[in-house]
Amino acid sequence: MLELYHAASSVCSIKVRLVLAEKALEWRGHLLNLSAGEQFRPDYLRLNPEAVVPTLVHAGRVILESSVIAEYLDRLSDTNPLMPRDIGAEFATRHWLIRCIAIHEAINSLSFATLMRQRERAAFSAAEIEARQNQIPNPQVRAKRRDLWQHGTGSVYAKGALHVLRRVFEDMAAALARDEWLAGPGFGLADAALLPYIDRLERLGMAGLWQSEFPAVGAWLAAVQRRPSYDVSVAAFVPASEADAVRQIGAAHWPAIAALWN
Ligand SMILES: N[C@@H](CCC(=O)N[C@@H](CS)C(=O)NCC(=O)O)C(=O)O
Repeated sequence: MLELYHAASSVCSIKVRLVLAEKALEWRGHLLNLSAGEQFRPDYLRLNPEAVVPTLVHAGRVILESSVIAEYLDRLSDTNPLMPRDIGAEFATRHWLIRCIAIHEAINSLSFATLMRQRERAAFSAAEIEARQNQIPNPQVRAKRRDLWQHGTGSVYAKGALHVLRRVFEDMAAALARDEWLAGPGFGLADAALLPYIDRLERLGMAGLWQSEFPAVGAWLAAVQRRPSYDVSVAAFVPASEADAVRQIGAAHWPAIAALWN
């Protein structure tokens, strides 16, 4: 049995749930509440020492990194192969999967500079925030989180995120001018891997980043959202009330993000 440790609205967890749905694989989930700090539980740290989700456990193996998990799942079943067979498309896919590390950092920065920061400020005292940040194992990740906490959209990490995203949108638009999907004529691992990040930006009310400059990105997003795998892996885990709350907080920060973008 595939055992997935994941979180409801975590982008990397969504990537894996989307691939599980596309591949029609059976799995058992262990939902972690990241806001409650469940990723720091000693039993979970034994599986994932950096205290992040997702983690896949299968056949005695512990597999980390959402893009690696996605590729592993694709190899488990012949149903709906997601890695293209054409060598050019395969290596374009591999490039997108590697880029997901930087894309994740960018989305994480924008989420923390806006949504998470506002929510944590409302829910915790400064001392509680400090204690939570001190639990993050990697000092570099901790320092980034502190900077975002202190400066919000004024953090250098927010600006860096937009730098990364502009390149991503340019390359997505170029790929989509050639083919229907990101790495060829069929929906594949590249599309599944990128979906959660672009979907998060839209949920944060930041679609203005691509609407006029890169409309192909919006059309691609809508096409992925129409697939049956989307509802079961994303919408089913995020209640409408939560989606509305996220959009409202994001919208309040949009002017600051738009000013950094232009
Ligand atoms: N590169 C990793 C990133 C994992 C990651 O940072 N996950 C986030 C959720 S999307 C997390 O668990 N954050 C923990 C926290 O916020 O404390 C992957 O793709 O699996």
